Amino acid sequence: MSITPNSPLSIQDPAIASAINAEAHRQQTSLELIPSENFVSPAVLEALGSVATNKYAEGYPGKRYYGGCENVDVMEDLARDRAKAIYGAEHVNVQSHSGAPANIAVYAALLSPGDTVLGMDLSHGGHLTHGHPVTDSAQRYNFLRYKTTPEGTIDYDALEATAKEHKPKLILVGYSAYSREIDYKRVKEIAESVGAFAMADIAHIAGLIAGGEMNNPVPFFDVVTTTTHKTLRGPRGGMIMCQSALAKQIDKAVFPLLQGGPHMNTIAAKAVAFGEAQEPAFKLYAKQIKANAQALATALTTRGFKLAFGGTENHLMLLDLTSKAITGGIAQTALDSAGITCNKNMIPDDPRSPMDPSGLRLGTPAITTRGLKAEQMANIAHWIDQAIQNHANPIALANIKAEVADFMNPYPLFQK
Ligand code: DSN
Repeated sequence: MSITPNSPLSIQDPAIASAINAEAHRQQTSLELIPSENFVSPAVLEALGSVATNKYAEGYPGKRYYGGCENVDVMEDLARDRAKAIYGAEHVNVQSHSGAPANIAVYAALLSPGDTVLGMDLSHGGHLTHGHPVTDSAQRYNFLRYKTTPEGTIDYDALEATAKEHKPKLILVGYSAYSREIDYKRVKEIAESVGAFAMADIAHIAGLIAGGEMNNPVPFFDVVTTTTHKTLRGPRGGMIMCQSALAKQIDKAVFPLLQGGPHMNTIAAKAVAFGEAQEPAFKLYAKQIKANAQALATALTTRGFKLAFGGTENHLMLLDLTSKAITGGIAQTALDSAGITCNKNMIPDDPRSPMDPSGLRLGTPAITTRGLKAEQMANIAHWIDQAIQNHANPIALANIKAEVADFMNPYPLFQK
C-alpha cells in the first residue's frame, strides 16, 4: 500500500504504531501502581490529538502575538475558568509545560538570585525541583531543608525555627513521596511571621483536593503549582494558581521569560479534564483513591511491610524495605517482571543511593481509574509480597504476571 498524507499511523509509520500498541497492551495487562501516573479519558485524548496542536498563540487570551487565535482563546479561557472554580483560585496560568517548569517559573517570578528558600529534604518526600543540588535552581537560590519527625509527620517546629533563623523569601510545601495531610494554615502563619511567600506544589494530590478529599491551600497561599496528569487525570502538563496581586509577575515569568508558544492542544485537554473534575463522579473517584490506598496499606502491613511516615492519608505509600532484606531497585525489577509497575524511592535519611534506595513508592490513582475497589487490594498486596519473596525466581514472577493480566482483563483502560 502506498503512503498518502492521510495514511493511518500503522501504514505510514508501523514502527511507532507497533510501539504504541505494545504500550497500550502493557498498560492494559499490568497493575499500574506508580502514584504519579493515571489513565486519561477518551475525551482528553481526543483534545490532545486535535488540530489545536497546529496553532501558535504566544501571549494570553485577548492579547496574542498571532492572528487566528479566536478559537484557542476559548480553550484557554475555559481551562482557566474551570480551574479557578475547582480550587477557588484568583488567578490561573495554564501554559506551563509541566510541573518542573511551573516551579521554575514561580522561582523566577518571586525570587532574586541568592534568595533563601525553605523546602522539604528530598529523602523525606520532597521533589528534585524543590532545590536538589543537581538542579539549576539550586545554583541560583539558597535552599534550606526541613524534614519529617521520627513519627513521620512534617516537623513543623523545626520548619518554624529554621524560618525564624534564616528568614527565607519563600517557604515551600507539597511533596512527591510524603503520604500524610499538610497543615497549610500553620505553614502560612509561619511564612507571614517571617515575611516569606507561601508556596505549595500540589502536583501529586491535585485530584484529591479537587474531589474535596484533602486540604486546599489555593484560597490563602500566595502561589500553588501543580501538574495536571497525576490524580487530576488530565494531559501531561503544568499549571500555576496565585493571588491576583502576583498574576502579572507569574504570567510574565511563564511567557515570555521562560517559554514560547503555549501547547494549545494540551491546554484544550486540560480544560476537558477540569470539566471532568467538576463532575460529581470525580468526588467518588477521589474518595475511592484514598479508600484503596488505605486498604492496600493495611494489607501490606498485615504481610509485615513497614510504611514510612506511619501510614497514608492520601493516594500513596512508601514501603521501607530495610526489614525485608531487599533493595528498592531489586524489588522494582522483580515487580516489573510480575506485571506490577511501581518505582524505587528513597526513605527518610536513606543510607543507600537514589539509583538503588531502600524504599518502594506505590499509589492507587491509576488502578482506581481502572475500576478496582478496596476489597481487591488484598490480592495486590499478596502479589507484591510473593514477587518480592521470589525476586530471584523468573518462573514464579512470570506466573504472577499471567495472574495479574487475567485479573486486569475485565477492567478496560477507558471506562465506559
Ligand atoms: N516524576 C514525578 C513523580 O513521579 O512523582 C514527580 O515529578
